[in-house]
Amino acid sequence: MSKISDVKAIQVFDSRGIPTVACEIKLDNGVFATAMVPSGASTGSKEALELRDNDSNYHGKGVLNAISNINNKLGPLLKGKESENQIEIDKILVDYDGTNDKSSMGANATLAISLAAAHVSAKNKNINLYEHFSRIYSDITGKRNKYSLPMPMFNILNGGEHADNNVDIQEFMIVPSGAKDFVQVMKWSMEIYHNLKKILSSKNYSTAVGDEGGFAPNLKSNEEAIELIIASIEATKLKPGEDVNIALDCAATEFFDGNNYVLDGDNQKYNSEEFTEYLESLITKYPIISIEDAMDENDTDGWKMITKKIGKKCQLVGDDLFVTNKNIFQEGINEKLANSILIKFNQVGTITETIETINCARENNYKCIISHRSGETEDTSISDLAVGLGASQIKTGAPCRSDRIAKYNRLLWIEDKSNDILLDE
Ligand code: 2PG
Ligand code: MG
Repeated sequence: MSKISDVKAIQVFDSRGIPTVACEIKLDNGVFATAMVPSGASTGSKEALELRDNDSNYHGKGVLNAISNINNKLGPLLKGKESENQIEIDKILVDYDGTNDKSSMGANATLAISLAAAHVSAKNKNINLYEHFSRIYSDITGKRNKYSLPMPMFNILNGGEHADNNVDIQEFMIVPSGAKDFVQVMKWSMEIYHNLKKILSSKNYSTAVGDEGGFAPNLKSNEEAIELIIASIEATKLKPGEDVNIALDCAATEFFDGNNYVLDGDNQKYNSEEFTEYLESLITKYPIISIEDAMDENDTDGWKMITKKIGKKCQLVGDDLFVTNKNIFQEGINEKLANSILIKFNQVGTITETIETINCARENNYKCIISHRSGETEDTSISDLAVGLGASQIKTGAPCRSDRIAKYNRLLWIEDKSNDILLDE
């Protein structure tokens, strides 16, 4: 095993042109590797804190304080430690920070180090990052798991906080459930995406894209987005509901006014019961197999209601609801909220805590969807996390824009090189 000799961070930029943290860790044998952290726009209020400088530079979005925390405080504590011992490294980060939400050091500081330690360890052992993640999973849980390629949800039409259009629902995703392998997953999604572009053009709708690479036109209603996607699947000569299904991320916290779910694009507002009925009518009419953040993160009664009503026939995913935090998630499990969890490293701030949450999901029969953030970089760690832990699903945007495509390209390489790693679901 090799010891950490240097930890260094610099400020880089994400896909929205906003500063973020990059960290490089070097070992005493000269091996080094870097990692970068992503950033959300429609964040859950209980996420770990992303430390921003809030001064007059970079519109207040600089991360130089987080970087200084790495270079001057956290990094020096790790010198001489074995980089492979992820649990120990993450514990040092968590203990030094000393808060529940990483608000002293910043989750962007702790995650950059945590990820860079995993990258350099995999490189040092000359193994894939997914293999290393799988070993960390075994160290944490005492269990082994099978590698698999995750089924993606491609966000091909963007609304909500991720676009400047009038669509309220944040993400309209296609799930190529019937594809036989990852090459076919990419072929179908790319063809559907470009057919959607043609259909939008033919209607004189905008084909400009939102933050996650999906198109972001103004539409007559939220439902029209689904109709357009169905048409683009059919134009690809694929069968909606058989070859390709649909998933939504409502990100409902963003349009909940405290009493009602306000869909400006539809000129409608619904209370929790009515919104549940609205979503139930959508899953009855269209092949929608998954809905994320169907309710506001604090609307516990609404969550209970929708889980009871449609939780048997539809995947209901908690993102802002659970924020990848094991304790918050456990409370939700006890209350029987949702049936799946979205997993984002930076909502909690270390690899160890992320894996503990995934393990908690497994123990309670909740599905895991590994996820990007709307502000991303070329870092592809989430692809390896999905494969290494055998998570059945991933969402990482449209099949468009390098910040999204980098993750899918990584999965294509993994499939190509490892004949025994098969597509899940
Ligand atoms: C979400 C994510 C990623 P953000 O809500 O699921 O798609 O968006 O990173 O803006 O929170
Ligand atoms: Mg979400």
